[in-house]
Amino acid sequence: MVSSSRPSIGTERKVVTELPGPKSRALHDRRKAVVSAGLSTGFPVYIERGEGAMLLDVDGNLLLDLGSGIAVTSIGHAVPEVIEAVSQQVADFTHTCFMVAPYEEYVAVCEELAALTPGTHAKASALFNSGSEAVENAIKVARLATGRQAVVVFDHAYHGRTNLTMALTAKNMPYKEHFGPFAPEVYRVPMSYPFRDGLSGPEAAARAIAEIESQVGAHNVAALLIEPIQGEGGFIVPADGFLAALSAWTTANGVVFIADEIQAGFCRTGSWFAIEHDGVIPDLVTTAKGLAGGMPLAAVTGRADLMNAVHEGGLGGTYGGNPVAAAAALATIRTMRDRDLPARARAIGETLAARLNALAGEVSIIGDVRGRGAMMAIELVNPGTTEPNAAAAKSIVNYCNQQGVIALACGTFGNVIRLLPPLVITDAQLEDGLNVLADAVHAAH
Ligand code: PLZ
Repeated sequence: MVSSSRPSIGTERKVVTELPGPKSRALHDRRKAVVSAGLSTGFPVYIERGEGAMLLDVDGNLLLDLGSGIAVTSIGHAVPEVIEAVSQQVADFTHTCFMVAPYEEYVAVCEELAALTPGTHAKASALFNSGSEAVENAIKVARLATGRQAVVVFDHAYHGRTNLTMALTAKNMPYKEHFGPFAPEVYRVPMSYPFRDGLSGPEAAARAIAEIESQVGAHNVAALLIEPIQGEGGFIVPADGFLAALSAWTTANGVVFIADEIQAGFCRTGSWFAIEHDGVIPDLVTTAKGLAGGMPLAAVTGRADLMNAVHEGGLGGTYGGNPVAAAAALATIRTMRDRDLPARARAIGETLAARLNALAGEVSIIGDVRGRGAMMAIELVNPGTTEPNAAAAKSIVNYCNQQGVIALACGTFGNVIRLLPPLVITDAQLEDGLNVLADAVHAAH
């Protein structure tokens, strides 16, 4: 087995060349000749191996990963349980298409999803390849089940890059610019953004609901789609009571409440799903990213009456629920359970909150510290104002990168630094990463 025969890459950050190093730069030149310029890479260090929270690049630099490939490798890189499950499945068979010749792994993943997602009601799932595809399918189910067309989404939302999910996504650059026309019957209403609107959860919900009722009409709405904590939009945690009030309104009006847990789900925020913090039981949940330890897998899970309203053959896809990805998901979920990664995410969250709040007390460019568990962020502002400071975010990310720390920015205004460490990061690695981040923030100040 590959995992046991090789020496560890190490656990401590080590920068041995300038970054990116010469081999990465050569690969980047090769790439420019053949890879579309439409794909951007903020920090083009090319990776050779990973282990836990570390990534080894082609020049021998050992980088600390505080992004987990955008919240995907929550259980870390090169996890023995996943290596073993995937290797075994590759040896057994890699593909049949679930619609042609089914297999147990698909069913077992759906059993796990039924057990883990909020609520004890009867549930059914369908598996897909990407988050965008899961969101598209959740909307298909909601429209069919309700016989209605309108979909309500929120300011700052991110739901994907396919045609429908571009329409559902708020931010124009870079996601939507010149890629229209977009899918119709999508309506955007204000999000609860405590740092910027100062509203309580119920107040912000009343504002959103008033807009829906006056501009769309409750009886036309098939689905209300929301990230319980917004990811790309800036790690925006809605005020307490916002999600619960929206959920109550959807229930009263026959609207399908869809929680997009693609970024926040699977232990990231200290519980299996972020919406559990709000006590809301969604009708449908979309998952991907953390679900399968780096293999492409996504799901729609929810009320069996909705999921089973679809006519036979109405859902599917060649690769959805691919056996290798499904085997990886089963190993990933087992690992999360065995290592109690929700508890680890809560502990990481306590460390992050303490350090980031202390840092915010030292510099005037941090306007807000927010998030839950291992999904925390700082929002950067011009000192003494709430004006977004994207330049500071950029310089902080660059500083971290130069020190061999992978950190990611996000936000509608590009002024948020988000931390998404693998949940298996050690205390020493986390401390090291936070020290670099603190230096970067002071340097930007
Ligand atoms: N819903 C909440 O966060 C993906 C996007 C990266 P896919 N977020 C990372 C990029 O720039 O493309 C995401 C998400 C939420 C849906 C998606 C879409 O998931 O697997 O990227 O399609």
